[in-house]
Amino acid sequence: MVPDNRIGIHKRFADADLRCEPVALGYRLTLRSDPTEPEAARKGNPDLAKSPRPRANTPAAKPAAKRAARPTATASGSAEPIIASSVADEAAFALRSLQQAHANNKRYDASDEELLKFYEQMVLIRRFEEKAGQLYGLGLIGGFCHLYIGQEAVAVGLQSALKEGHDSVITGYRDHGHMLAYGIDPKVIMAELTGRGAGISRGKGGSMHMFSTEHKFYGGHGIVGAQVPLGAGLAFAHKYRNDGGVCMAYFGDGASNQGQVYETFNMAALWKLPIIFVVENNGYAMGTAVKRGSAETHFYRRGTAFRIPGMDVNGMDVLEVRQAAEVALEYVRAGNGPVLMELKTYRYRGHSMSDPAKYRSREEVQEMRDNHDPIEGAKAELLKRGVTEEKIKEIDKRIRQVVAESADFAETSPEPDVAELYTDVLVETY
Ligand SMILES: Cc1ncc(C[n+]2csc(CCOP(=O)(O)OP(=O)(O)O)c2C)c(N)n1
Ligand SMILES: [Mg+2]
Repeated sequence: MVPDNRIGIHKRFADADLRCEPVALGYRLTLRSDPTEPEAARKGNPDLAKSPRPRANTPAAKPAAKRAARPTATASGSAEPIIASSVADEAAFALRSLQQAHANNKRYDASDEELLKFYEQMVLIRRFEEKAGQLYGLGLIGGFCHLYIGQEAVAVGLQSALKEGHDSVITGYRDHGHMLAYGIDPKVIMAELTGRGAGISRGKGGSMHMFSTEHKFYGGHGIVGAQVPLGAGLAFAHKYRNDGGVCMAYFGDGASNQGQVYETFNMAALWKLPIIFVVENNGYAMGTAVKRGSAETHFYRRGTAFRIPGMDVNGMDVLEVRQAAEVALEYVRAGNGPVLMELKTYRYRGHSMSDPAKYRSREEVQEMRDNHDPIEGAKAELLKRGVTEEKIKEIDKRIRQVVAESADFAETSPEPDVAELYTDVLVETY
């Protein structure tokens, strides 16, 4: 069965004696009777080399395949195997093979130390965000505040695979967790939330506009989707400077429906930019559930039209996220251009602090907390490995202390100097 929107393509390829078979992420097209054909494409592509070989050919298909493989005269009179090259092109397209590589080996083989580190970072984000929620309630944080609770495994798993200070990161307004996962001091993040001069944007950016160019963390953006083309710019800079860096650009399921995202996909694929597009699919764009707002809810497929390989990843399992990051980074660092990862995750709290979240049931949230929580999952795995409860409690205690200190710092450090009103202001004449 071929879906309606592929019928035209299918007919063209069927006429040319190609086999069209469903695979995990769409359709694999191969010449019905030429077992050597995909081999050429496989040789040059390590991902494809790992993927399963096409089925053996049937004798009945042979005469037709001969016709298809026969060179065709072009308008200019030269003989070119047009169909065969388009098949090789199709085979070289690694959309399916990255997903295949991920499916073959889903979870990162972390040492106990690594898993403890992931656990610690996720607990830091959770406790930090809970504290930010409290400070907001007390009126110590103004403006908008979007918490990352529930999504911790995404930033921790992906960013643990990056080279800190070398690769760049850009995201939207739900940014505190990303900064913490990238090793930025919790004190300066919390001080930014409370609008203090010691904050990372000198207290003038707040929750949604935090930057640390030193860490190659480029925000913190309040305009939905705006960070996606900016991310391509960062990736372009990596390529232009030939510094080997990769940009990780995060955006939401809601942002995925914006036009600028697809313009960016096109340019990034065309120029083979070193960028990983990360869709954090947390099920909702403000109060709109994914199925109410998105015609294609499998976001990892949305790069297909631009030949960007996609990966479908469980964003509630830090080890799966980390392993998927390894696959994507290897592909991008090898100069193959972008990858689109969809991280299926969930936010436990409202869209922002002012959202009572009436568009979903308590049971739905509780089910995620009870059965898919990334921190509980990592903890269970640690205990299974024989790490003691005491060791885990020690981490929990240390993190509570770190977060308490950051809150004290954020409450007691001074507000920005009045002179700061005149800094970081762009004045231009046209
Ligand atoms: C260009 C633009 N349109 C609309 C908004 C209002 N807005 C803020 S967040 C949001 C939903 C985005 O949802 P999603 O991309 O899924 O990210 P999430 O909040 O779930 O992380 C909208 C519509 C905005 N900030 N910018
Ligand atoms: Mg969302």
